[in-house]
Amino acid sequence: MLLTLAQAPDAVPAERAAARQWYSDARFGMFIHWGVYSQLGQGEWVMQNRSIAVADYEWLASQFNPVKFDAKTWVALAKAAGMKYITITSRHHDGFSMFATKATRYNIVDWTPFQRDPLRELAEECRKQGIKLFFYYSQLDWHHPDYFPRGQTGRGSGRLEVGDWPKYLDFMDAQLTELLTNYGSLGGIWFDGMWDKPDADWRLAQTYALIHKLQPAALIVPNHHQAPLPGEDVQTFEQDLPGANTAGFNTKTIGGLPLETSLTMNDSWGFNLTDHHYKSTRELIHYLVRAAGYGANLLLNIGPRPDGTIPPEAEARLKEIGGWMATYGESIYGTRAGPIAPRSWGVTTARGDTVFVHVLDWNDPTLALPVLAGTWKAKSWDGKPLPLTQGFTLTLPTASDASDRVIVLIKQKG
Ligand code: FHN
Repeated sequence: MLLTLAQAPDAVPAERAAARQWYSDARFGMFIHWGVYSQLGQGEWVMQNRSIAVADYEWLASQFNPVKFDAKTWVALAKAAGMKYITITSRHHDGFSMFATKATRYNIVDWTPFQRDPLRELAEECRKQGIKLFFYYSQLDWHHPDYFPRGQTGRGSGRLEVGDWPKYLDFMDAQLTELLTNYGSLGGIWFDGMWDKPDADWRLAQTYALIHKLQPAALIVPNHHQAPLPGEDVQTFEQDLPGANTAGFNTKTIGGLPLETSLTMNDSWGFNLTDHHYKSTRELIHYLVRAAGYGANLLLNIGPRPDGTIPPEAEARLKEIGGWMATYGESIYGTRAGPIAPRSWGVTTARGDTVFVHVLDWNDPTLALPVLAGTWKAKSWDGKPLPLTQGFTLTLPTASDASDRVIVLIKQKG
């Protein structure tokens, strides 16, 4: 079964090709980082950053009781924001499983007073409300005794310097089998953490084949910060637009797969009590639009609180973005990167013979665009004709405080 996955992007089975297309059309998803770490309010890396020993972290896990968790509210918020899918941490680097699993007792049902499986509740609610569900799954594990030899992290947890690596890989495959069997049809699996041991044998071909055997339409989204590998379906970038590397660990190589960029709303993924450094709604809309201009989805993160509630700053921004998407969504959903490459003033998106010019940062009354072949007419979002010279200079509608002036260019037939 090894290495049967080296397929060209267009050579995947029909159901996966359709899933990729759905995915690219969706353009906007909700990322959720939520786990026992949320209790300490210092982000999802707290076990590593504070060198918390396994036994102490196990106690912390035994206290997790998010009594206010309500899947219906979370999914409804994603919908209100105009998001089409949710990607949630089923297991982060701390190794704690946020779902019912027989592969380890270290899971939310068996280890905590909560005893419920929030992922099952979320899966049911997503199905009801028409949202696709992806599971984030960490390959890196700071808790599991067989995650050995260790990688670049997880050295402060006091674990023994032994472990059986193939056994760890079997454990992951067993959990992935559960995730892909017990929660209905998934959007896919979002992997993270392989970068901790880039040179290890992760048995990727076997694991990817297992996933696609269990659910042929499930997409594999690997956050390994490398160019796409065989068997993968989406190339994801973290805190960067495709091809940029301000984060310092993203690859600049863009492959031929659907694209995604993940972004924090403040500076943290997991709940951080003191991080109120939230991006404004305008900044977030700009990021969403720019991502679409690069042909990429935006996976926008929230870090719910340990009781299961969502920080009000995040909720407010999501609702505001949803208001914007209700008006301008047509220029984002189902589009692809437009014919004019992203510029500092903004980006273009396109669907068929219609190009959407998103003017984000530009104060002049006119905007010179590269000439597009054919004859084009321009109109404002509310349908008023706008002057467009043959040299492709566009007269813009009066600048307002709108986050994005969307101009519609329509190619004339004949
Ligand atoms: O280490 C993680 C981090 O905690 C978070 O989950 C992000 C999300 O993209 N990814 C990792 C770093 O690459």
